[in-house]
Amino acid sequence: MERTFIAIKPDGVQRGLVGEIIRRFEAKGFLLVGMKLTQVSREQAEKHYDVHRERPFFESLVNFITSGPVVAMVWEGKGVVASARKLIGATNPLTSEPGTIRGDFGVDVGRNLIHGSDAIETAEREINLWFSQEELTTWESSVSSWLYE
Ligand code: D4T
Repeated sequence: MERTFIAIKPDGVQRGLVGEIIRRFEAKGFLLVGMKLTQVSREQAEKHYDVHRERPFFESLVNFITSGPVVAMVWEGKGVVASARKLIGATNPLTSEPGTIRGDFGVDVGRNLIHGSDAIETAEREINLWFSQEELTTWESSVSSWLYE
């Protein structure tokens, strides 16, 4: 089953949106298979944002993600990578649709609350960067037959 990496950034934690964000993924029907509250090191942040290394906002991205605790999660489900991106909304919260996490709760692109992997291969890389195998759980929800045909 497909898995994706989701991180509630320091602004989401500080603003008390952890429960609301997790609620949305649960309510959709995705399965939480890994979760931790973690203070990200500079080294890990730079690895996570490696594709943006040459972008002008790289330094502020790294400063921001390391500025406070982050809730790192792995969610599982059919089509979860693309679906999570839809739940999250467009990168800039000002243009994210209402009903999405960024659209409902954010204003500034540098405070966009949450990260979600943008492709299946990216998800694999990010899950391995943020979690060890022992930190991930394999389980089946007792309501899975009500979610999947
Ligand atoms: P993440 O990676 O955080 O899920 O965001 P997106 O996938 O939606 O967007 P992205 O990779 O293009 O950007 C990563 C991160 O950089 C911030 N950012 C982006 C920024 O501060 N200024 C900018 O101009 C852009 C494009 C926001 C998200």
